[in-house]
Amino acid sequence: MPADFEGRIDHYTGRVSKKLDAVLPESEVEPCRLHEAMRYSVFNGGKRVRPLLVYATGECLGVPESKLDAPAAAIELIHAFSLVHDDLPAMDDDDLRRGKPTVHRQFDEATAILAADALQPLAFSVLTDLDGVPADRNVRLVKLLANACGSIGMTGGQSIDLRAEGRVLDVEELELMYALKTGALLHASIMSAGLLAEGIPADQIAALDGFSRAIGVAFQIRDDLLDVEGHTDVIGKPAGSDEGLRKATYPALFGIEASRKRCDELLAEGLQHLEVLDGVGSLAWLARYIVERGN
Ligand code: GRG
Repeated sequence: MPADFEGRIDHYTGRVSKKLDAVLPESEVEPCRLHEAMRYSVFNGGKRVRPLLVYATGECLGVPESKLDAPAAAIELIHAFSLVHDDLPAMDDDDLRRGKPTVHRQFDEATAILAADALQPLAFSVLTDLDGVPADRNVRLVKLLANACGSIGMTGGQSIDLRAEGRVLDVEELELMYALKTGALLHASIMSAGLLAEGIPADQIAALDGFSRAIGVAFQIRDDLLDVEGHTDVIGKPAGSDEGLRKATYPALFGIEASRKRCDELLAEGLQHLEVLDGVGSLAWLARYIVERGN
């Protein structure tokens, strides 16, 4: 296995893709169009950042890879579900995702809604299929993910986002929206590996919690910057769409320089949290990737 995390990325994305392939019904299984749309949404070139965070946290805490495949796949299924909904005409009304037609454009709106509807329960089904995990801990894992994607997590953040279009938010309101809309699932990725680790001291769990909250907000600010500064062919979705929708974003409200500065501050804050842990090289690599990524 390569010594650096970058060299292990293909190994981990391969593992989670294999698990996703195993749990998603084949496109030839009826209802074929629904299964085809579900597979299209999951296998169309995502970076798999959330599964990578699960594996990187597992590396740090000594959790075997085999225990991490199910939470990594479950979280990626929820992520895929959220993107299908996010792109719908009732939400951001996007035609392009990852350089390809969005699910409702490739199929039709009703199929996209149903595909997303089916990805979510599949995620929870996968999460109950863990080998060698005591039932009480498994239940806590299910609850962690349920809260992360519900009204006190991702869905709540999306609701604030939609209501904020055309409005001026202060920095606290904006960062709360980011923490929920985007940060909650990144937080669940890291904390799910924490839940599967044996005997981790409370200060280390608190450090992972602080780290994940900092990089969760930084992830969304970087996403905003890419929407302003990136090119459609690189970011895989129409550049400048936030401005078109009059979205409340960090660059729109506070400017590009302040956005870059806040990303750097959050990176430094996140890395500082990791100081109480050993074996954090992979998490630190991912944190830097999140604030420097080009797509
Ligand atoms: C899913 C429970 C649930 C409800 C739907 C639509 C919605 C509520 C939430 C959307 C939240 C959302 C789309 C947040 C944006 C997060 C974000 C920056 C996504 C892009 O993530 P990447 O860059 O994507 O990891 P790839 O394409 O690499 O997978």
